[in-house]
Amino acid sequence: MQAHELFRHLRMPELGDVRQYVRTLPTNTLMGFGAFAALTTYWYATRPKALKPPCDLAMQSVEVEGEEFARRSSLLESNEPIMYYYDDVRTVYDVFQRGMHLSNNGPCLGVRKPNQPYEWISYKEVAERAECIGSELLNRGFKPSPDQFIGIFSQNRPEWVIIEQGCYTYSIAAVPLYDTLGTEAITYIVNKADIALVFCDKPEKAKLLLDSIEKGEVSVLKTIVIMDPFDTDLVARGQKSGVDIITLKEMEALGRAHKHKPVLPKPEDLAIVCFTSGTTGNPKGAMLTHQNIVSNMSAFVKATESGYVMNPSDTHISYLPLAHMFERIVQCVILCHGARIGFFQGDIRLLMDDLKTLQPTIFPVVPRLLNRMFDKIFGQANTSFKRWILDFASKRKEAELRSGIIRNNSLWDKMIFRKIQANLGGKVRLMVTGAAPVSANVLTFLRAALGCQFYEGYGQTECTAGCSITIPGDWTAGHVGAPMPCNLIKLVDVEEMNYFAAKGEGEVCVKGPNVFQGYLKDPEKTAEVLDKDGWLHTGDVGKWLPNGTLKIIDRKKHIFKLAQGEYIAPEKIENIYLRSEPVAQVFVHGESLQAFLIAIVVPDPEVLPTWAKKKGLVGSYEELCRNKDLKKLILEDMVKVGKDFGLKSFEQIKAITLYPEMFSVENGLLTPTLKAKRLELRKYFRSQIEELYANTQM
Ligand SMILES: *[C@@H]1O[C@H](CO)[C@@H](O)[C@H](O)[C@H]1NC(C)=O
Ligand SMILES: *[C@@H]1O[C@H](CO)[C@@H](O)[C@H](O)[C@H]1NC(C)=O
Ligand SMILES: *[C@@H]1O[C@H](CO)[C@@H](O)[C@H](O)[C@H]1NC(C)=O
Ligand SMILES: CC(=O)N[C@H]1CO[C@H](CO)[C@@H](O)[C@@H]1O
Repeated sequence: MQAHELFRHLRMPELGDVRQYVRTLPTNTLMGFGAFAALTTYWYATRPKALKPPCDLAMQSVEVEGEEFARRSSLLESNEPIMYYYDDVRTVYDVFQRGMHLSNNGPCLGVRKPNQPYEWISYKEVAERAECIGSELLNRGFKPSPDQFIGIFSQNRPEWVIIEQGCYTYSIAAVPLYDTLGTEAITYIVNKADIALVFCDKPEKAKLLLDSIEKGEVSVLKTIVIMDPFDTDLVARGQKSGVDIITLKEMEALGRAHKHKPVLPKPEDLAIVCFTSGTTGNPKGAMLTHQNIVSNMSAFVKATESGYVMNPSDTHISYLPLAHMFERIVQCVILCHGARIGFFQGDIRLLMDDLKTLQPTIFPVVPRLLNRMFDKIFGQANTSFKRWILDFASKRKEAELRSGIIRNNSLWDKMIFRKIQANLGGKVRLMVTGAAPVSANVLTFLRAALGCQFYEGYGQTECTAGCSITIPGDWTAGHVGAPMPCNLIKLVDVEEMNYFAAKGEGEVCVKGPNVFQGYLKDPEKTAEVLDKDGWLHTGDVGKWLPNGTLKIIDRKKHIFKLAQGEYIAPEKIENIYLRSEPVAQVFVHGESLQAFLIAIVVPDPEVLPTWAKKKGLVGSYEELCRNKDLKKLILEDMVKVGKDFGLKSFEQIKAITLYPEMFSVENGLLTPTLKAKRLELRKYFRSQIEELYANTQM
């Protein structure tokens, strides 16, 4: 089960405590205005002071002279971006060493078996095992050099971190592989990066690699190291193709017997090559150095230092894929401060249980999860009175947020939000969301309800996960904060979409030590995004707000013209239609030869039956998806939502098809980062699209 499926399995608590509280009050008091006046008075009386912001919130970034409209963080004293935060931390190896000393060899990595408490490995043990693994790599002929790569093909677990540290200890670079890339892409990567050794968590993954080898698609791979137990058949199978298959335990034992002195990396050495698959073509390997990672991590620490400095008593829950930079940067921050990392059991359906057991203080999230939490909380407040009370309480806390106060001990927390907080373990102090845009009302509501410091970052792998982040004290939503202290951001004209830098709008471009070194062995693709002056062109369109924060307003790619000459940005439209209750996924399509848009809609299987029933329609999910009347009702609802959110009439869809199967990575319709593969979707639904155009009159 992948992290992105997470949102489908979370269950938020009932708001039963509201009801309980309400029951304890006499009805007349409760309904009377007096009670709420009293509560409001209590709230004022217990209102705490706001966090002092690290800079003037009305001026969070400043323009840099001589760089066309580029801006830098106000947290910096000069125009020089920061490269590192701690003097003695310049590489990811240093990150770990600092944590080891700071925690006084405290607990580092933790796992649990079903229904058991967490068990921890200490920092020293991690370092020791890392040295053994790294030493055995050298024994097997790897050179202490960042130009050769080993693969890590595993879900999040302690071995991931241990192997990674093992590589860094001897200046070797790692390439994460992950399931959702698909077999073809994995084969491509192994060949492209010349990977001679891959660490796999499970024998199934080794089998997948062996398949490619036996088909003659891969010849570079010579060793597979597996973490879980496996049977000897596999070893025999490997032997036939000349592949050595061993357990991680053996590998460690061999390394322990012939240890090598560490050969430490330099900041400019490659640490990791992070393959991302675009919406078309082969995956691209973003080359990231130790300095890229350390500068990003340092900028995060710098940006949030006035709000919260981590320490060895902090605990992080690791469930977002380690193969992506977002989770890896969070882990760097954790390790650098001697805190600990508890891993989820590997099944996202058990995450709630893991949260309760681990009681993390640091909880990174992605918008899908937040949307799901939001919908569940409101879904359960299903009487108008419950909704009203929830709304009232969150409005009070949102007012606090606006004056910079974030807390979890107000009356509203005690009455209403405590159960929601307890569902995350009850100790969360810091949350970060990234990877995709989150809607402002969802973020604001959850900031209020969870009462912890909650930052939003924005960026992509090519700038090591982040290039902007919100700062402590600014708990307003609807922007992605100011440039990180490690990079400048400028906006560049996108004429065809009418965005001009002079008006404070344009394509977001990033420059700084966190910007990657290019794509591995792919100068052409590198040149598409990295210009000769070192600016990374992100393809996102941003706008500067008056207080120096950045708002992402559009996407440069994926726009097309309709027959009458209007520009259409389908992703923006899709994001709006997703607000329609019965809609789980939607693909909006238009053509320059057609005058209107159509859409393929996947109804939400959890919501559809109830929604349809309210309209007097019943049947199984599949039957409902074939129901013409229901289709009409859903279209009407989407158009209404579209109107509410300001879609122009030519941006509204005119016809839809209901499709009963989710777009997924497995069926090839989503990228591993869950973006729609628009070209694939168009091909896949060609017949439906043609039919819709043929049968719809304007
Ligand atoms: C409201 O939600 C509760 C549980 O959250 C459920 O038991 C009840 O049936 C719901 N009522 C309606 C009218 O949907
Ligand atoms: C409330 O916040 C404090 C400080 O951030 C934290 O220590 C505590 O665990 C939080 N409580 C809950 C229930 O989230
Ligand atoms: C920054 O500006 C935006 C847009 O004007 C506004 O919504 C937001 O509240 C402002 N933030 C702060 C902290 O004033
Ligand atoms: C400079 C910086 O902090 N950039 C990113 C680093 O990674 C985090 C994820 O932990 C992002 O949120 C930041 O935007």
